[in-house]
Amino acid sequence: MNRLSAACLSVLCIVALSFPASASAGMIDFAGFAHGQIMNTQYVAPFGVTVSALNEGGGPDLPIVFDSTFMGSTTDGDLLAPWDAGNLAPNSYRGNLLILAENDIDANNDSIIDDPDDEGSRNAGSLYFDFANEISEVSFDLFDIESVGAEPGSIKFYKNGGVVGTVTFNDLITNNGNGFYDGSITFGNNSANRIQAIQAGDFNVSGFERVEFVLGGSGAVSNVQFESAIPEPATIALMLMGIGGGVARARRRRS
Ligand SMILES: [Ca+2]
Ligand SMILES: [Ca+2]
Ligand SMILES: [Ca+2]
Ligand SMILES: [Ca+2]
Repeated sequence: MNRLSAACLSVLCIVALSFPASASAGMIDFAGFAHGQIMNTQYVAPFGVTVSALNEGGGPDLPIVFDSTFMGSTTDGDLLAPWDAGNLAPNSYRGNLLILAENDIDANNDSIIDDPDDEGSRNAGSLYFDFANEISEVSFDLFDIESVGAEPGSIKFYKNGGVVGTVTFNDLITNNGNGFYDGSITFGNNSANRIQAIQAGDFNVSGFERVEFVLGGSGAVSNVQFESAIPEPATIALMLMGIGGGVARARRRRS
């Protein structure tokens, strides 16, 4: 084997190793974090995921944990189980939720917000999940969306810095052929709903790098479950053929 062929073969090996045989998956459930914990980079190490928030209601841009099983005094009973409405009602254990903080009071300076309360302004703002590696689909829980009239919201999907798809809360409950309707979803005060997977293919893209939850009012998100995007087998095959073709051409030139 000449040196050029050997070099090309090693490139083939590197390319092959760069693509895992199966997609990797992850679940972000905020388990193990304190009621009032500020979230940001805690999921970078396991999943390459960064959490952030933008508050439109005048409050802090802080995504914080709310324990839906909290037994102490809370300003916000709307986010406590058991649930009054939704496809997870009444007694599904959902653990910790992520809310957009209405206040950042930390009187005892332990870096834990003392009385976690979700932003009640309308509009409230956005919770963001940024993925270092593109994802191909995501499913999640939504809490305390009163109604699409009182608290209209949406989920926005980004690729290459731009929005490539939007699913409104209304799309989830309206059977008009939009593709995202789920008849099991019921919004209401203290509601808890599991939203089935929304896929990159739904918007004819290969993956998402950011998911934004736009909250029209008070609410929470949790149990964000995702699959990592991998290149289509056809794309890999084309790349390999391209490299193989290069080897063949090089051989022809040398002979
Ligand atoms: Ca504190
Ligand atoms: Ca609240
Ligand atoms: Ca409520
Ligand atoms: Ca609400």
